[in-house]
Amino acid sequence: SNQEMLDKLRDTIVTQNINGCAAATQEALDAGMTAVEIINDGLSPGMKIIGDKFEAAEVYLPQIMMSAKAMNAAMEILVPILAEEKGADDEGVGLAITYVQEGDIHDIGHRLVTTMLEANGFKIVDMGVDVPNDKISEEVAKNKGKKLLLVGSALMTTSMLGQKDTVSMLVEEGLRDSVKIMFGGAPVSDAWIAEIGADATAENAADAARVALNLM
Ligand code: HCB
Repeated sequence: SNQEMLDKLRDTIVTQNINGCAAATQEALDAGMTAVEIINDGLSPGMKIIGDKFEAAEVYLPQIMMSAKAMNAAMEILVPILAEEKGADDEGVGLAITYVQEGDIHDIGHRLVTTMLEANGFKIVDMGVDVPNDKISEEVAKNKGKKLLLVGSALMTTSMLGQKDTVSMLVEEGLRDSVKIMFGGAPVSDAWIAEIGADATAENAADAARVALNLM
């Protein structure tokens, strides 16, 4: 059944079974599941479990790295399919500048969100991980006048604080009104978004695409 397949996907992440994860992903696709279901209901819950175990000191960094490798093995299969599940139109709904905040190299969620935005018609400038704020405002300034969306990720409470500085810097440089700002990552909440004066957050990559389209 679908539930058994989702459990299997989750378990391959938790047990760091890299080959098994790729195989289970292919099996789920063959059974008719969508890439979004596989990610949101199978793989991501596995990453959540391994993160909680790490916090409880039940597993250590090498295990997390292997779980991330398993996730990446699945993403190699899923990312091209995500891009196909929705055909991008020529007009382009806007330009999305995506990045991970300075000091932070967690890029799995960032890559998923970037892929989903591209699949939903956004043109993309992917600035990658560990991006300092001055580089971000430079990129916004360069694209001023376009329909612009800034999409930042932060997975740690420390790097999340940098999002506040991003907004402040854009305000100081007179660029805040040129761009919509969506921030996400596990520690980001609606309260944080309101506090720092960003525009929105989203729970997962599919949600991020919906929220992004609404902002434009
Ligand atoms: Co890492 N790590 N880690 N880690 N890591 C976390 C994030 C902790 C929460 C684990 C814990 O303690 N419970 C923790 C942060 C604690 C905190 O600050 N609150 C932590 C830590 C401490 C660290 C190190 C400092 C460990 C160390 O070295 N002692 C170190 C930091 C390195 C650095 O960045 N400078 C570190 C390293 C690693 C790796 C390298 C082993 C690996 C990353 C591999 C990689 O990304 N290439 C890793 C991983 C995998 C994790 C966990 C287990 C999973 C993260 C993940 O990929 N989730 C994570 C535990 C957790 O998050 N609960 C743990 C799956 C993706 C799909 O979810 O939340 O990233 P996502 O993205 C979602 C969602 O947030 C949303 O959509 C995405 C897709 O559905 N979204 C957006 C994301 N961005 C958005 C932007 C938008 O605008 C809108 C929506």
